[in-house]
Amino acid sequence: MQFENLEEIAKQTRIEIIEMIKEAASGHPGGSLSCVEILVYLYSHKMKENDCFHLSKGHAAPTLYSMLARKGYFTKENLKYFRKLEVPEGFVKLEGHPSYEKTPGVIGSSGSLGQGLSYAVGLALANKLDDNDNKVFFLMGDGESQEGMVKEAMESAVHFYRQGRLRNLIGFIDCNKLQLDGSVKDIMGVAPLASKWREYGWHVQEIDGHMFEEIDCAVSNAEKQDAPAIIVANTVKGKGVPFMEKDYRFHGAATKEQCDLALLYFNDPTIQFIKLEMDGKKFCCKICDGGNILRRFEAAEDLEAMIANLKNKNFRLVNIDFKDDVYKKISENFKQ
Ligand SMILES: Cc1ncc(C[n+]2csc(CCOP(=O)(O)OP(=O)(O)O)c2C)c(N)n1
Ligand SMILES: [Mg+2]
Repeated sequence: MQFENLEEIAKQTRIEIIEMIKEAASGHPGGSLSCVEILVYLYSHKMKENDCFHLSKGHAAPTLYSMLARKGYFTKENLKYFRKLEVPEGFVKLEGHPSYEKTPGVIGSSGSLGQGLSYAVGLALANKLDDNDNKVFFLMGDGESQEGMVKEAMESAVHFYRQGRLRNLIGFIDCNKLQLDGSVKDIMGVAPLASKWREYGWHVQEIDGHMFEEIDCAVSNAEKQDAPAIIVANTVKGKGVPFMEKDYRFHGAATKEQCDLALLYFNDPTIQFIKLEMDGKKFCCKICDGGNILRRFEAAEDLEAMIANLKNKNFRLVNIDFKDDVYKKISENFKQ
């Protein structure tokens, strides 16, 4: 398979993201995990030395830091200082959102959503002034594209392109359908994204953002177009950790237990996660797998929990609620 080595890097990246968030006891797992393949493709396959990438959705900083460590801007060991206020001598700061001044390899600070496209347009204008052929890549979120400033930048990129003042601008939208506290559709719908960008004069493609072949094909295609190019990448928020996938509650948090469970899963993907269902009766729950009731037990009221079903049927309860007391409660109440 052509991109086998990238698959391996993507796996390692997901481990590093979860380790960083666990160590920091904070961070954004969902949107970091959804853009892994895009960043791995750019950093480990596509970008030449003077090409650059701007992460507009700055909360996905762990993914970027994993790429930058791999590129040698700082050591892998440095990743454990993600979000730490103090770092020992010899290590660089890795803030919760990328800082141009503090972290080598970061091309522009971000975190305040909506600004990255303008920044990327500026970088592309500068490249043209310098008369070089370097490429500017950027990534923004689907929720982020609600910001009004994005529309101005969409318009200006095309304007400058047509004036011959800008070229080689290729972006991705991490279209994972969720934002901070719910679905993009419910909060402020942006669909149909593709036709809106097309209307502004961009070259638009829609792909599966977790498939390296599709990313590669879309980028090669974008390079041949006579317009700035945007790739709408359909992705899954929390991709790679089954109980985080498509769950907005993992946008900006994961407990230590949840990170441990994710790492356990990375180590043994045969582990299954099974939804717990309330039985109707107070404090009574059932564990169901494909319609089969595997076990009934007493538990905290209104708990929402998943369990890891190890192959040998040793169940382990792990709550996906953010309250630690619930976690303790279900552990105590659970009867094998
Ligand atoms: C201007 C601004 N408003 C609000 C926020 C808070 N915020 C951080 S991430 C986020 C949701 C972003 O959703 P999306 O762009 O879809 O990112 P993803 O799903 O990839 O995490 C919000 C509202 C912010 N960082 N900047
Ligand atoms: Mg999103």
